[in-house]
Amino acid sequence: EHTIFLKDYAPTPYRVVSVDMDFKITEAVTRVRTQMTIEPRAETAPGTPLVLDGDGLTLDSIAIDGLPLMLSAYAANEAGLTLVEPPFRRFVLETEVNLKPEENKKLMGLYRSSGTWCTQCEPEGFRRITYYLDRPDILAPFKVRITAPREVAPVLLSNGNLIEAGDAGDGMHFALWEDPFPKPAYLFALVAGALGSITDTFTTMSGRKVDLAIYCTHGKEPECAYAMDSLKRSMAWDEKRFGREYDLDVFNIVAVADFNFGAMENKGLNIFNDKLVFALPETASDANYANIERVIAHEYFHNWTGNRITCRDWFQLCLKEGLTVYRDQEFSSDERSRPVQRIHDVENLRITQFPEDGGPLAHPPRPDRYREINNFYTTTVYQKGSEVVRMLATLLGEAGFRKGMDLYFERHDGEATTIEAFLKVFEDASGLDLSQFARWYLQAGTPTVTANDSYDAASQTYTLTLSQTTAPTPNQPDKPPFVIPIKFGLIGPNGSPMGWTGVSGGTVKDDIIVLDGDTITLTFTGVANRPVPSLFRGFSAPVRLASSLSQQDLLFLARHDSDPFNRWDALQTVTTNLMAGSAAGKAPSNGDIDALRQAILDTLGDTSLDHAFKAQVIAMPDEAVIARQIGANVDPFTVAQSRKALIGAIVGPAADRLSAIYEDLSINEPYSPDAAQAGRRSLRNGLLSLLTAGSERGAALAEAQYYAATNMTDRYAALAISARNWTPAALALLGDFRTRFGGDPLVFDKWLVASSQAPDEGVIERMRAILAAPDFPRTNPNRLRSLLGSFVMSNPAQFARADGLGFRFVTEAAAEIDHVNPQVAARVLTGFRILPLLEPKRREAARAALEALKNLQGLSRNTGDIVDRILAG
Ligand code: HT7
Ligand code: ZN
Repeated sequence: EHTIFLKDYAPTPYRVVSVDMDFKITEAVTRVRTQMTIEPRAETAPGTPLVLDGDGLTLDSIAIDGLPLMLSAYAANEAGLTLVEPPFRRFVLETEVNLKPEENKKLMGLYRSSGTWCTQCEPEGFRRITYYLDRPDILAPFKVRITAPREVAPVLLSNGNLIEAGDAGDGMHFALWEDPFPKPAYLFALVAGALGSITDTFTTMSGRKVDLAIYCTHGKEPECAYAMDSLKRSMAWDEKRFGREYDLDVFNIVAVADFNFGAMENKGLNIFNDKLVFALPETASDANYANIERVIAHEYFHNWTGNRITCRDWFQLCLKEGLTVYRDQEFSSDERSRPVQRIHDVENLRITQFPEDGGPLAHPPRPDRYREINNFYTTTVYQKGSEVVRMLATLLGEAGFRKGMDLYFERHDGEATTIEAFLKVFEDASGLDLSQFARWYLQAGTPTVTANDSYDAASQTYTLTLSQTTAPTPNQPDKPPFVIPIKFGLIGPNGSPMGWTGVSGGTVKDDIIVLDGDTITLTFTGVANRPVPSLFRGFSAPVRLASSLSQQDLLFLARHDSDPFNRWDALQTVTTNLMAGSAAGKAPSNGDIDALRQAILDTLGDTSLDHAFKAQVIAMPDEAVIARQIGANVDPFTVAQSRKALIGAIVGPAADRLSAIYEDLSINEPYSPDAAQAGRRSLRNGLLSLLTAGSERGAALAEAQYYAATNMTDRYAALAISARNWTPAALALLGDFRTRFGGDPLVFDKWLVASSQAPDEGVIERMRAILAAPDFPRTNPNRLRSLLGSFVMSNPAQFARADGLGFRFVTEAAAEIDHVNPQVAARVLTGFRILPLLEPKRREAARAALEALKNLQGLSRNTGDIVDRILAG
């Protein structure tokens, strides 16, 4: 099938000068009249056809400068509109189409969610609304007139500022919106519906007052308060940290129930998946609150990194996404705890991005080809893209990075640009040559850095050898070396930092080693004692570290490193190694387990550390991380068993102590989502998780906590822990939860997630029954992802069952979803990326399920692309 290549990029022969749209919305149909002023570019030859994109459209009328076109002057079909020989001057093209939003279940273009008309245009949804040059390098100012029945749609919104509104007769009314900022069509948005709202204002740093509103279904207004608070804090933060001020008179957010993604940064009119807006203590967890804050910030930050400066083409997606994730991570770090945020982000990277980068779906943050762009909204583009920006910030230092960002905003405001242009501003701001650094954007794969060291007491010389290798990935057999910034320190025997008098053999600036070749050997002189090296502090590069450090040295780091990230990471490494070893048949010694337990208990007892950090320290490595550490021939069932057995061995003799800490951590104050209280809860629930997985007493504690809970964080934690450990009460708790919150769809999602993670043999049968229930909302992405997405990603033992039942369950469900919403089907199927890691029997079972899916008729391009790439990998 057709592959699009970056090397084929060429500007369009025509450009769009401005766009005027007129939407007439009725219950049955929406008529869209588009007038666009178009002109040929200077280099365009007369007679060059104009080819507009379309998707599923039927042209009802067409005119140029007011005159209807003859049939021979154009060709229109579902997939586009071609003007054979457009005027060789500026002209106005007017087209008219009729849409049926009610029937649009792909949720791209104009569709209806719970009665509200809304749009999603990124990346290629605008062509489902009107014929257009639907690509991000076509920027134009838009004027949008919406007419709709007042009763069903009292609220009419589009991008920009409202310039007129009024009655349109016959029970209809209208609104006219104008967005003065030229924008690509993917940022277009329209909303029409009967919505409630909360409002507020924000005064920008130059003193302009901005009206803020969050729209939602009536009755949900009180649940939007945290989102509004997050928005105002985001606006203030972007001014303070990056000098970026908001630019329109209004900023609107709309929460909708049916949405393919988390949220969308449409200019002045963000549209959100309602799960990322609504929050009350009884129905939302601390994690939900943190996510709302993060995504509200992310979409707001796009106003500068994405909207004012956008992408030239979709290959450059991480230009806006990687950078904006970096910005939202920095925001969360400033608003909450920086070390805890970093640990959280790195854990996420290791659990989701590393497997992607090491499997059949691996691609560079800036890919060079795609069949279906929707399949490239990936953790590599987003999370690894952010890590690449973070490395730039590390290499340039805070001031240098800010200088580069200022130059980026100054030089490229109003443009659709590229990764090359982005790197150039940092070169110009710093004088550094970033041509080798650019490989991070162009090459896929997670490098492995190997560290070996030795110490010579006689000469007081410490030698550190660092090497990098990166395994081949699809279409990229060879990997020239990356530029890897290694933030580091040497720690002396008494636990304090150790200095050196000289260093040779490589580039070391302050506390950063730059590894830019295959291998370097650094020689540090004047080192008084054998040090323990602390490498990749703060996770300074997205690599895997294969270090020769013993368990003893790692436990030393866990105790003494001044870098909190590495303290955490050292313990995770010890635990992961023991679990991976045990899954491979190498039982850990009692001494190893005792030492690990003691390190955990000591961390818990350290009064200088906060609860949120301790919660991360006691969290056991995810099964996906252990599987990666094993590397090949993985049996996820054995991994799960080894993990549980080791938790049992750690917890066993410490159960009394851990229970006592658990009891001490209970909270009597009213619920607040703030970081301190949330940290306390997360530590308490982390202890509950350990006790339930690793001791007899945990199950009863979890059951008691479930019933006693006064907020969703504690209740859901108890439910999820019970389900994941399949305690005797698990089924009853799931039943209670289902009836207790039956009417709330977002809480229903939590029930679906918890249900899908049960490790027992009956889980697939229960999921089949859930899906088959006549009232299961099978067109809603949140429901489908909660059940299937979390099964595939977080229940590897049952998904990758040796009998293939888990694989077949997922491919059969995906086949059905594919007819309705290909984006959701394709995303669920990415869970099969673990295939090459599995032992042969499971691998074959996965292949067979995918082959059967591939052979079905009428599969979407989205699903076909994912299946083909996994099978080829
Ligand atoms: N930029 C937005 C991406 C997005 C999206 C992509 C594909 C299909 C539907 C979508 N909805 C939103 C979200 C973001 O990264 O901010
Ligand atoms: Zn984004």
